[in-house]
Amino acid sequence: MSTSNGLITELQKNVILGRVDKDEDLYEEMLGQPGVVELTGQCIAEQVPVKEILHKGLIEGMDEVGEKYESGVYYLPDLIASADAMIAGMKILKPHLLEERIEARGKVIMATVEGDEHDIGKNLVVIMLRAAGFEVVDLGTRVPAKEIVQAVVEHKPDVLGLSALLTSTMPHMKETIEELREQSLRESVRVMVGGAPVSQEFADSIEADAYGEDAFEAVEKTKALVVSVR
Ligand code: B1M
Repeated sequence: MSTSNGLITELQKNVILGRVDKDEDLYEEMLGQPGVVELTGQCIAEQVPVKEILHKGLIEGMDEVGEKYESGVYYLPDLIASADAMIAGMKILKPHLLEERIEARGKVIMATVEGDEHDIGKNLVVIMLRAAGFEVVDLGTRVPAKEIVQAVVEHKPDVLGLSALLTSTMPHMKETIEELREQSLRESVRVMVGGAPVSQEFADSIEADAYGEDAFEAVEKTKALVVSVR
């Protein structure tokens, strides 16, 4: 195995373990050993192509984390630890990605709808989307439909993601889709909805394009939506 292959394998392993850097104390026996930050830096120093670091090291690592989460081997804290590690690696890669002009996988706008301040799940979806290579514009919480549609005009995303945790705020998802339609923008963007009280049935009833049950499904659905737009 070449040095670069060995480094990429180590990087992938550390994403899966959720080890941000050498000081990560998740696994005491590994304290002091390079984590994602150090390994990403080493890959760059050894001139491993940025695309390979991103896809084979970080994204393939996260894909495995997704599989572990979906099969019940990993729980939410594992997911967050791996996402943090991935984001730390992405931060180091970002200037080099821009240098190589690798296009993002697509652009997504995310918002928690009007009247709703729950953002833990939305933030997790944002982290996972960024970790999967998407450019994400995060509008935050309690965002009125008109503001969301204004952001669609401004940023021209491939996908608009709406999150709601309260049954009382779910109707704002429908309102946002109607506002898009009124502004003749419905055909220009795919809409995905999610959040604990949201379901596939609800998504269908408001004519959303997709429903994401959790952050990983949100990423998978976004990938499919972007392909369907292009
Ligand atoms: Co509130 N709250 N809360 N709360 N809160 C719930 C949602 C509730 C179910 C609790 C309960 O009664 N059992 C209940 C809603 C009942 C209902 O509407 N049927 C409730 C209530 C009533 C309220 C208040 C009204 C309480 C009050 O003030 N009387 C108030 C409302 C404030 C407001 O929004 N205007 C309120 C406030 C709060 C806090 C501020 C204290 C806090 C939020 C802090 C924050 O987010 N920064 C809070 C919390 C923490 C919760 C619970 C306990 C946990 C939510 C959470 O973060 N889960 C929640 C009970 C529960 O859900 N068990 C509850 C973890 C998170 C990772 O999961 O957000 O589901 P989740 O996200 C998942 C998926 O849903 C999905 O992916 C994520 C990761 O897997 N997903 C998407 C989410 N968005 C997505 C978008 C996608 C795709 C997937 O595509 C775009």
